[in-house]
Amino acid sequence: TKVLELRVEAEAVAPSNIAIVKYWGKRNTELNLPLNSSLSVSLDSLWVRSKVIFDEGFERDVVTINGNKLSDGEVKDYAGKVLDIFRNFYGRRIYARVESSTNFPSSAGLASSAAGIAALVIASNEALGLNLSKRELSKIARIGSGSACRSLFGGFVKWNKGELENGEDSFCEEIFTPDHWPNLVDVIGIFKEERKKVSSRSGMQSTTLSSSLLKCRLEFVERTFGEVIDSIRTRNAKLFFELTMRHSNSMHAVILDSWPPLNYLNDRSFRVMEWVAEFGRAGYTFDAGPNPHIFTLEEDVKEVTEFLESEGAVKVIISKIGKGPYIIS
Ligand code: 2P0
Repeated sequence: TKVLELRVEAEAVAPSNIAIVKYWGKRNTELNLPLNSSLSVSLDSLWVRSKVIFDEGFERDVVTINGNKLSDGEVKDYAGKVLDIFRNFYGRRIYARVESSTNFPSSAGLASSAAGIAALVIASNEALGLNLSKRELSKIARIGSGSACRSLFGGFVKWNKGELENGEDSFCEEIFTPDHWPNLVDVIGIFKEERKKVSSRSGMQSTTLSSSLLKCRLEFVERTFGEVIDSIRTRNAKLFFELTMRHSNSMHAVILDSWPPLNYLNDRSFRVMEWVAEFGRAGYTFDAGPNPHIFTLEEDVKEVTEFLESEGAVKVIISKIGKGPYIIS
């Protein structure tokens, strides 16, 4: 007689996040242990929904994003790392099918891996009935993809770099709630561009190996981290915008200092940087991609939006600070 095979499933939603203090460089590539602590906000307009099905009858992990199947290599490097950890908890080899969907077009050049991994971690914990804490879950998400650990929370999130070699103290926490700064807005310009050629993962490895400015950047992050937190605590917009821009510049400076040549900014990025700095009531930040995120206060959203449109943005997404992930019952 055939023994019944276990099959459990759950579905969760998690927000994308954008870093103010950026993560760039690892001290351990296996566990995604960062060289510096980082700070992000969770975005309420950009989210990913992940459904996971664990079934003892499956023979390998299969992951689709917006209906497109990932290659085995892509699965192994991201979701597979997370699924391996849950398999260990479960104590048996049990494979999964993961279906993720984004509420924004995947062609928009907006990273979805952080939110997708975060949603997968929340869903897996639920499906297997493990009841792990958010802190523990953020460590699991971190192993899938560094920035994913920040999408385990809403509001303003700090990822503590930690000191330990095993990563047990490298986790995230919400430092201010989603409603802490209600009139703060992220205005995201979407530009038509081919996908970035160098992934963040390999770009940050290259910077770690070759940039001699990286040491100065790490000192800068260390020195100004408290100031960034204070600017948020006191809702000091002018200071927050300034520090947001300086932290973006600092990351892109060490990227430009990397060898072989590496750069994620283009002519338009520099025009955006100039306009925003001149405007005086907003702050830009750029990830390893073409889309500027411009933080501003509600009353200035219209002017910022019009500027992005005048620069040829095909779409402008306006996002407030959002809540953390949740289970869909
Ligand atoms: C960040 N980025 O703090 C920085 C700023 C992009 C620029 O974290 O190798 O996908 O999976 O840990 O998290 C993007 O890199 O890299 C990123 P892995 P990840 O958001």
